[in-house]
Amino acid sequence: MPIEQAVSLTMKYYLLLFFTALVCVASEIVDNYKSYKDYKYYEVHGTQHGIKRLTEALKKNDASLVYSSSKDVAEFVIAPSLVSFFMKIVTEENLMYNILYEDISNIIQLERSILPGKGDFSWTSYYDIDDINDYLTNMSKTYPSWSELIAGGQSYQGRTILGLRINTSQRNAPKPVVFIESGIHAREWIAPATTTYFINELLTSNDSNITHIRDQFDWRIFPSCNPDGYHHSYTVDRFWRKTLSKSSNRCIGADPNRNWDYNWGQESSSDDPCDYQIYAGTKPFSEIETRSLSSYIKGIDNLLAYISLHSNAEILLVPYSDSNQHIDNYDDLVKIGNVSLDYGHEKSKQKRYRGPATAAEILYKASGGSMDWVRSVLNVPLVYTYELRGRLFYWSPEKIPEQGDEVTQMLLGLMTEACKFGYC
Ligand code: 0X9
Ligand code: ZN
Repeated sequence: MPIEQAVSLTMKYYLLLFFTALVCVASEIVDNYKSYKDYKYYEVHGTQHGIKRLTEALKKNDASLVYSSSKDVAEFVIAPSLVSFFMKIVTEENLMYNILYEDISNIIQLERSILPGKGDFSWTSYYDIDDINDYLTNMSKTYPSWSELIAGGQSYQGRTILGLRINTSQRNAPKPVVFIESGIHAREWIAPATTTYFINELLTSNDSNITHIRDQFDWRIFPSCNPDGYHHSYTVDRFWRKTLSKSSNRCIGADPNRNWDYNWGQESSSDDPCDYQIYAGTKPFSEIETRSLSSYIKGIDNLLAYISLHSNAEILLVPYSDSNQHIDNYDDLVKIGNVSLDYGHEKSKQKRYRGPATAAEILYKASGGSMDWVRSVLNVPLVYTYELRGRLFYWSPEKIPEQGDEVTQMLLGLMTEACKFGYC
């Protein structure tokens, strides 16, 4: 072969390699979403001891994702490489299990395939943080005389924790403040979605019950209190829960619901920066999100109710999350909370939420959470955490209105009953 021909063939070969590599890199950039291919999803029942052992063993492994919705049932996402290890402990501990999904990547793919493009905001899709913030901005412009954008704090990557204040002039100021903190856990997408749904109800509903509570309170509503984490969950890893701060050479983020200055680092908290779920941070309020949000909350006069929205244990929690002792108005909180759950159940006709109770009683003990800090430091009378519905932090987007209506009714029931108890 003549030398020129050989050189040109070699060049063609390298060019082909180069372009193949370029295409691969480009497709990675276009979609580097973590696939969770062949990860299985199990529900496990059995003794508390057995479940605890399984949880502890799996926690040590990066490749697993563990969470529980009560004391004797736990749910596990298991990487393919860990299935036999998981089965070994299940057998040794005589635990029972169901496979809920054989391969969770299918759900993730399906969910991704129906994410919205740019366009009108609605409640049949999940939106990224910029779209949520655009919605809040648009609403503040549409209803400028009684709503305004508020900044609750900052995120590590420089986003604003944006909220909407709804404060009509129908009653004399100062009104009692109702604060809604939503989406502090990144992957719990239904929380921001139902929160914007609720905002929309407050702004547009003609139902006299809704307009009544709209006018009665000064609402401060923050749909996404962990905006970096939410964006990360939306664009990189569906199960991301934490913030995105740089916490060590290798690992990022802390659990923003373990980072508040209330019994910090004690229950259900990890001191390992690489813990995927419950790393409590280097110290109380090490995360700018919790530090800035807490100082905003501290500055509110007349804070009557603090409501935190999570998913997906379908329960209503009252303080404190790490103790079996009851706070002084626990009985009131439970009675008011029960009415709230009745309202929700009446609307949705779905299984009633569990509770109201403390997390220590019906979920698991946890320290460093927002609601407990708000209660212990600011002594706010009405403090609740709602864990909304879903499975695997997934809730089908066309059913957002269903959950939005249920949450709207629960909040209506909560505040209406609280007033009957003399709190307003
Ligand atoms: O563990 C949590 O932070 C919450 N459950 S979740 O599955 N959404 O992560 C429960 C929160 C209980 N309340 C407090 N710790 N304040
Ligand atoms: Zn949560």
